[in-house]
Amino acid sequence: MTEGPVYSLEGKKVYVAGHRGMVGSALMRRLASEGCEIVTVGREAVDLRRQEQVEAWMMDERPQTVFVPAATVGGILANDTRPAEFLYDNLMIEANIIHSAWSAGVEKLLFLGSSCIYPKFAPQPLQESALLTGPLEPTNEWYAIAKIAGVKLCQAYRRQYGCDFISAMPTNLYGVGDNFDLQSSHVMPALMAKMHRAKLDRAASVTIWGTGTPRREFLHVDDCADALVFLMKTYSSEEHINVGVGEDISIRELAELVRRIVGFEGEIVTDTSKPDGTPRKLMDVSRLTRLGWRARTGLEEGIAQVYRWYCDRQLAADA
Ligand code: GFB
Repeated sequence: MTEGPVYSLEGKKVYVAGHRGMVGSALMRRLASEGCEIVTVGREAVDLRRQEQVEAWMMDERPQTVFVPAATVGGILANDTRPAEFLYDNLMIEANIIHSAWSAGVEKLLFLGSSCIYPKFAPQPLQESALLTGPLEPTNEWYAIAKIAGVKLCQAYRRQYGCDFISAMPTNLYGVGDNFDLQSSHVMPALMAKMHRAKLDRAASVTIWGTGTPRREFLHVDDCADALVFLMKTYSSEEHINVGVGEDISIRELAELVRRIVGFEGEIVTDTSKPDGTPRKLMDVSRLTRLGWRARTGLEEGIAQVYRWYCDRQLAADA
C-alpha cells in the first residue's frame, strides 16, 4: 500500500465515465476544485457496452486519469429480476473502459465496485480479504460477479502491463440525484418517496419490503466522491479498498428515521413476500481510516439534506 500524496490531478485531463449517474455527478462537483480538465461523453454518443465506440472515443480523447462509476445499478428487486442486464452491461462497461484505458496509455484509473462483492455470510465487519471466501447473496450475485471481474481486471492489467489501476468498494450509497422509482430503486430513496407520498395522502401506513431486520450501512454520495478523489491521489495497490462509514442500522430503524425526517405519522408495516437480501453488510473501513480519510456527513443530516432536495424537485415537477 502506498501512502502520501503520490498522484496529482492538477492540470490533468480527467474522464468521468457515467457522469450523469448519482456517483458520477457527485464526482463532477467534487473534481471542480481540483484544477483538472474534466471530459465526459453521453450515452447517445458512446454506448459504453460497445467496444469499438469506447475504444475510438478513448484513443481520440486520450484522458490521463479515469474514474469508472459507470454501471447498470439498482436495488434488490431490480438485481433479482434483471440478471442478464446486471451481468452483461456491467461486464461490458468495465472491460471496454479498462482495456481501452490501457491502450490509450491512461496514467491512473479508479474502478468502483460495491459491498455486495463479499460473501453473504462473511464475518462482519467485512474486510477486504473476505473477497471470494464463500457463496454470494443470490439476489445480487449477477451484479457481484460483474464487479468482482472488474476488480480482477484492474489487478490483471496492473500485473501484466504495470498499469496504475485501482478499485474502491463503497458501501450502500444515497444522495441527491438518486433513483426514486419504486421498482428499481435502493431502499433509501424508496422509503423517502413512499413516506412523502403517504404524508401527502394522509395514509394510515407505509409498507417496507422484507422483515426490516437486515442491517445496512449508508454513505452520502458527496462523502463517497471525496473518498474517491482522495484514493486517486494517495492509493496505489493491487488490493481493492473499502469505502464506508463503519456503522450500520437496521432497515426498520432506517424506516423510522426517514418517517421522522419526512414528518409522516402513520404506521410502518412489513411485506415479507419481498426479499431481505444479505442479513448484514457492514464495512471494515480501517484501511481507509489509516490512510487518513473518514466520512463527514451524519446519517440524519444527510437524509434531511436529500429530502429537502427531493421536495424541491417534486415542487418543480408539479409547477
Ligand atoms: O437498498 P436495497 O434495495 O439493496 O435493499 P441491498 C436493502 C434492504 O432494504 C433489503 C429492504 O433488505 C430490502 O428488502 N427494503 C425495505 C427495501 N423496503 C424497501 C423498498 O421499498 N425498496 C427497496 N429497494 N428495498 C443492493 C444490491 O442490495 O444494494 C446491489 O442488490 C448493490 O447489488 C446495492 O450492491 C448497493 O443492499 O439489499
